[in-house]
Amino acid sequence: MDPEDPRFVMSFDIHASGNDTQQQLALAFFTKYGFVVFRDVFTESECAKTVDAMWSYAEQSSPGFLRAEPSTWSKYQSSGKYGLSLRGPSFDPVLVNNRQNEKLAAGLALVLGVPVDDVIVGHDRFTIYRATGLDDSEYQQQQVEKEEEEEEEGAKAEVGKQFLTGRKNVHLDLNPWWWLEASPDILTGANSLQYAHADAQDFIKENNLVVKSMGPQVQAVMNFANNEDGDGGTVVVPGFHRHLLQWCKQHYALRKPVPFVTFSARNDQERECEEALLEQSLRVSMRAGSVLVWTQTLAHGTQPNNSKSSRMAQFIKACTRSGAFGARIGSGGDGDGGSGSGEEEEPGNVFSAVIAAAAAAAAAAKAAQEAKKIMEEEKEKEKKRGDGGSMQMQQQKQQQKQQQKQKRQKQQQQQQKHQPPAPAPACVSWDGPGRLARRAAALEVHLRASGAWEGVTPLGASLFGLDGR
Ligand SMILES: O=C(O)CCC(=O)C(=O)O
Repeated sequence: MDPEDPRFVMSFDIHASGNDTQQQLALAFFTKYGFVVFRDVFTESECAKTVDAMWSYAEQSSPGFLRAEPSTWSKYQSSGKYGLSLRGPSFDPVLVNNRQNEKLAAGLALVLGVPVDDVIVGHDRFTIYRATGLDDSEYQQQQVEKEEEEEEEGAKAEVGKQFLTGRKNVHLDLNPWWWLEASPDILTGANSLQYAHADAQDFIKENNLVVKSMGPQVQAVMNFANNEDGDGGTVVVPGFHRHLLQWCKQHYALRKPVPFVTFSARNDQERECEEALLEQSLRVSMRAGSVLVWTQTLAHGTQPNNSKSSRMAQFIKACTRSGAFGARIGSGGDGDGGSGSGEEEEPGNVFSAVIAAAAAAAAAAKAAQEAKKIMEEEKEKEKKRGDGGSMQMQQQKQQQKQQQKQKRQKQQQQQQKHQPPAPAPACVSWDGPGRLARRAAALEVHLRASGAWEGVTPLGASLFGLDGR
């Protein structure tokens, strides 16, 4: 909690230059908890400009939507249920300018552990979590007819619920098993990004196509209106990143061939896992002008808006040029991958022991089922023969058989334990610089089209990878 204002979580000052105590404290906090909030990154006027740009986009893209009339807010054509502005990234000049903010760059460099000129930022979307808890009068116009139909008590209170901002959840925007293993599927996927599509979807896709050996990766939310607990917004599971390997081993059964982890409420195992994470989660409330940054290996998610204030926020991702776009994967930095976990490193396939244990457990379960089936069949035969005495003998025989089987299984498990780890995945020929060049060419087209190109500063050119290095 912030000692100066209990409505917000602890936050730190960041300076575009210098390496002062606040920055060291911020870094220590980030290393321990996996997230940190930098305050006063954006000025009041920058926040006001951004909020205006966001509402303007909503008004232009959603016929009938007016920022000043909450009764029209159900007309907001958001992409998906989390208030997201659009499918691809926004290249609105104001939002592009936010991505080249000096303090933001300094904060990202600090947590990535590299100089500012090694930071690359992503181009992403923004979100509006419309206030769901305004008084009836604020929604009245639109709701008149509905209220006439539904005169029962309580119906009015539900008005704002028509644009609920998605269920409370936690997730990971990478596949942690693949991330740890340097999955060739992810490397090939990243290599194949062309960034050429009209809706710039590859700028969104690249966010998930990451592995540990690409160096540290962080996600961030730039916040432009005071965001209190009830206004909805980011939740994080503090310290999760330090136990990622352990978590992956423990939840190996949840591994799926997709570049993210989400939990289905319909699957008992997944629901229980998400509930456990949600219990440990923290809602990150923050002042306007603040930026929340978290390591991509931190479980995080969102909480819906349940208040009279709207949430106005912009998402961004950052990584290192040397790590994610270098000539060789992992050639930049110390190969720590930014998880800051301090977890024990394992050679080869980090999950070979887990895979072997899972296979042994499956074999044991199968054998137990077979033994049970044999027992039942024998019992049935005995029943038919009506021979009570011999049934006892048969049961003894069966018990002996089962004991022998269990002994064999134990031996098998021991053998599997001592098997060498599976070989490391085949090497994918990595094209980091080529990808950065394609990305820069496509980005220039988008920035020129939106009118943001002229406003790109030398720092922006570096952060956006437009400087030809
Ligand atoms: O800030 C939020 O509401 C959630 C952000 C999030 O889940 C993400 O960026 O992946």
